[in-house]
Amino acid sequence: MANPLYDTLFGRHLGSAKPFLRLADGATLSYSDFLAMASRIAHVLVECGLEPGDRVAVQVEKSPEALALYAAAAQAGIVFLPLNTAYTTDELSYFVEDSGAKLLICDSAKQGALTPMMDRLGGRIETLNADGSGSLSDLAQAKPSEFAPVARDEGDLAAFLYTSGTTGRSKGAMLTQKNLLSNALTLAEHWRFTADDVLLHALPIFHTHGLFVATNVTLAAGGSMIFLPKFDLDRIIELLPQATAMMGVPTFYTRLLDDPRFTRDLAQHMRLFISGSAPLLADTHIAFEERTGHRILERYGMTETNMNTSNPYEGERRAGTVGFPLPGVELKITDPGSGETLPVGEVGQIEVRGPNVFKGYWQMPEKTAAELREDGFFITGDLGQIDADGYVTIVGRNKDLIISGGYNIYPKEIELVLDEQPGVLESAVIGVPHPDFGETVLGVLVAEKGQTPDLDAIDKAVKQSLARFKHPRQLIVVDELPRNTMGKVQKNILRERYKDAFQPAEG
Ligand code: MLC
Ligand code: AMP
Repeated sequence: MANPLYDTLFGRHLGSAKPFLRLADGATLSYSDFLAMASRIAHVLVECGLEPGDRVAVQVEKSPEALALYAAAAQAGIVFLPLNTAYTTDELSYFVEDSGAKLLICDSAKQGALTPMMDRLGGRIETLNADGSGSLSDLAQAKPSEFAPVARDEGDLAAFLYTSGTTGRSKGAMLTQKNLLSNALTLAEHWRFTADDVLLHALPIFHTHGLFVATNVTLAAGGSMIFLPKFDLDRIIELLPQATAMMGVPTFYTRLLDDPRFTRDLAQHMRLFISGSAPLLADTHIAFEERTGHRILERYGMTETNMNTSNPYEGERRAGTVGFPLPGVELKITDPGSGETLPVGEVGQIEVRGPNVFKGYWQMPEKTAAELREDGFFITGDLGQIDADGYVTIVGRNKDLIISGGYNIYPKEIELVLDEQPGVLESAVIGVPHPDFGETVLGVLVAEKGQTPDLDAIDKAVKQSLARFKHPRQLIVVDELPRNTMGKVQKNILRERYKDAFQPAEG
């Protein structure tokens, strides 16, 4: 096949009048119109000087054009690099510079702030706004609605997704066409997606879940998506009766359960609810079934691996577990010290191997070697166990990571900013339970001798450097941090101490 990713997911729908996207305002976009939009954008990418293998960095609001940009990149053999809209200019500069992206596409409102950086790097900026306007669309308008897909091999790179690390320096996970395609085809079959499906899509499209899982699965099946700009409870409740399936992070489901309008009747015709990106509490799973009669299907994945495991479509969807390894994916539980496989039932680190596992971190051979073994097994950093029936349960993390509303936050990145602030000697950032986001960020500070850190000024500095979802929701000043005999900060003690900081008061 000339371009496996484009041909299999997109190209085979050419000429189809079937609706692909149903938008919030009721308008629909057919497959044919969507693919014409993508082809026009592909011409613009080429005109901007991008060649196969080059990166295009994209920080834009969710829109049909934003999704068409992904299709266009696949079609032109360009590596797609989507970025969270919450990232600050500081964060964005790192991603663009590290990836060597020659073209950055951003909202017009951010163009002024980002132009000096792009000028310094010798790259180009085009704009795309939430309503589809901007210089990208202006340029695309005059272009032909057909574009011959650039020949690609399934081992060629299709996307870079940046993921933070325990050292505070983000790593570009290199995903090949095969990584994306194999997972999309496996999931579409495993979850029984067909051309009759209508997926309620309220996830962002700059991460694995909304972009590769939700979108690629729909494309692979030839279904449609109700494409909402973001999770909006009122819209979800209004539109749910038109959908057959929904994918979300646990916060979606807890928010739905908190709303009395979310009833058994409203969900009656739905075929499937899928959850992932963060742990779904067994209580939520049970409450959801009691309310709707549906058992949420929980699955487990990562930026580096796409999806690894899933509860069964038919058969028992077991609360608190992430199901079985997907077809083609090998999963083992190993001893973190020796790397030896552990017996059934024992807790160890989760390692996975398969066509879904990424190629490595961009220009970080040591980090790649530390996490991706020579035999192809990737050390996920998650701790888990497999029970006698084969169900995998995630019991914790071997990495210092907070997951808030489905977004990953590495404490180190925040600690580096806090430690630099006047009056701060050192800091420890932890995740504590949060009723809406599952976990949230709390910062514990130790003051320099005789000083009182200005918490408002610290808040401002954090805001300048880091995306909103990473901001500590509370800063606490203490005399000293608990340490073990080796001098390592005992975050488990801090997590225990502040575990109720965001819990609703009882009674
Ligand atoms: C928004 N805010 C968050 C946040 N999302 N803060 C912490 N964590 C989050 N996840 C900020 C807002 O900027 C706002 O700031 C305040 O918190 C309250 O916002 P909100 O209006 O309540 O939030 P909302 O916009 O409704 O967003 C919440 C959400 C969203 C859960 C719907 O975060 C979301 O769509 N999450 C999905 C993330 C996702 O796709 N993850 C997949 C990663 S891929 P202020 O200033 O107003 O207080 C992956 C692999 C895999 O993990 O397995 O899938
Ligand atoms: P990311 O790096 O954003 O792709 O996030 C991947 C991480 O999210 C995994 O390593 C897990 O820690 C977590 N994760 C994803 N799905 C689940 C799930 N169903 N249950 C628990 N944790 C999950």
